[in-house]
Formats: sequence, C-alpha cells, structure tokens
Amino acid sequence: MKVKWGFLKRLHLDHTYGLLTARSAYLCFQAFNLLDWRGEGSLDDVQFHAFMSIATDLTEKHIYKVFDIFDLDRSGSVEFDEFYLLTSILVAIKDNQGKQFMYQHWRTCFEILDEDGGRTISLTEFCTLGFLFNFTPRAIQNIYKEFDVAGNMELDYSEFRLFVLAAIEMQKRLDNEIDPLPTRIYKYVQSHLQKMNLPFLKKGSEEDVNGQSQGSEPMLMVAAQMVRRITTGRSASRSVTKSTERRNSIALSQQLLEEDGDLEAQLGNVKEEAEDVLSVKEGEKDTSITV
Ligand SMILES: [Ca+2]
Ligand SMILES: [Ca+2]
Repeated sequence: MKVKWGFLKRLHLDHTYGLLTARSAYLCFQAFNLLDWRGEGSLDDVQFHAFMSIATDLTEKHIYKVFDIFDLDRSGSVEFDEFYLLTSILVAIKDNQGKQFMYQHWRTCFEILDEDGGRTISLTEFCTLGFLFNFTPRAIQNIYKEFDVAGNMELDYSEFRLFVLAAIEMQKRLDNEIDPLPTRIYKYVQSHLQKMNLPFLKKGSEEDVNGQSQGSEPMLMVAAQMVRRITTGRSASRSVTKSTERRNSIALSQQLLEEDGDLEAQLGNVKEEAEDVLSVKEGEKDTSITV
C-alpha cells in the first residue's frame, strides 16, 4: 500500500508514543469533519471509499476490506476513533515506520489482523490483511516458517509479539545497511548513464558515487536537474534545447520515471540538496543547465 495524498504527508507521529502529534490529530479531525459532510459523526462506506481512494493506491476491493476491519465496533460506519487509528497507520507507512508502529501498538495490530477475533492470526488472515503493513505474501510465508512455534499456521499473542520484536530489529539492521539516499540516487543514475552510454560521463568517474570529484560532476548535474524537473512537475517540452547533455538528461529522467515509480517519491526528499548543487553550478559556470 502506498500513501499518496499530499495532505497526509503533513501529518506525523510522535516518536515516543507512536501516536499522531497534537497538530496532526487536529488536522486529522478537520479532515474527518470534511469527509463527514452530513455531520453524523461517522463515515459510511461511500465516504470512506472516497477518502481511501484519494489517500492510497488501494483497489476498491481492498478499500472495502479496510472499511470492514476498521469498523471495530461493527456499527456499519467508521467513527472518529476508528478513523484516527487508520490515519495513524497510514502516516506510519508514509514515514516508513510501519514496523515501529506495530512494535509500539502490537496488541492493537494483533486485533486488527485477527479478523475473526479467535485470538490467533491465521495464515489466511495475515495474507488477506498484510497489505496494510506492506507485507508481501512471500514475507508472510517466511514469518510463519520462523515464528509459528506451535506449527499450526496460527500466530498467538506471544508468537506475534516475538515476530514484531524481530521485525523491528531487522528494520534497524536494514536501515544501517542501506546507503544514504543521495548516494543511492547517484548510484542509480550512474548505472543508467552507463547503460545508455551517455557521452558526457567522463572516464574515471565510475567509482565515485558521491558526486565529490571533478569527474562525476556531469552525473551530479543530471541527478540534480532530474530531481528539479520531477519535483517541480515541469514538462519536458519546455526544456527543449540543442544541447546534447540536456536532451540526454531529459530522456534519462523520463526513462527513470517509467522504470521506477517510487523514485519520484525518493527524489522529492533530496530536492533541496539538489537545488543547492544546481544553484552553485549555475553560479560557477556559464554553461549551466536550467530546467
Ligand atoms: Ca464503527
Ligand atoms: Ca484469527
């Protein structure tokens, strides 16, 4: 599940408690009131669907599933407390803190996943609802292999608790192992430049992925330029030029966008850094590239 609504990007969780900050909770309440246009203090399935289709990339089938799950008191509608819980999860996922959220609210998450209320989470339940926390079916299979101690394809409280503890440890390890974001983007751009045999990639720059040395400057420029183009949403047609470098970089950014939809989100995070780089470059040289 991907959170795509700009409004939710303004909301954040308090790190200590894993709940919406006061300001975020206020905004959440305002959003709820807007959606609840009849003023009934609850959202019906249609209003809920409208919200979820703006906020996420879930299919209609999944959205109605989420509606059923979050209607915790089975009232046939989603009240503010239920909406608040859902929003907290969406914000956690948006901030890549889904597992942290599970850790902090493991009992609530257990109850969400335990759809039939039987006090265990069956493999089927996990598979049906795992998309909420972005677990792939394969990951879920592995979870059961490792944490279903009793071997009955059900996770009870203690098995689930063990799994959540392990997941958070795994997440920490992953976070430490993964390169910082700008480096990853430079690597990504670099590999594409090489694949496309672009002429302006100077020899000897292949090893340098941090954009520090003279040799990698063109690559850095392209990355910065690409970030700027994507994040400002300007069309390629406005940037047509005779410059080979510029044409190549436009082609490259389009190709990157087609190949990796997630890149757009990743690139948004380094926009400022990239713009700094670009403005320095523009100040230094007459041959600057503007988009
Ligand atoms: Ca309800
Ligand atoms: Ca169950």
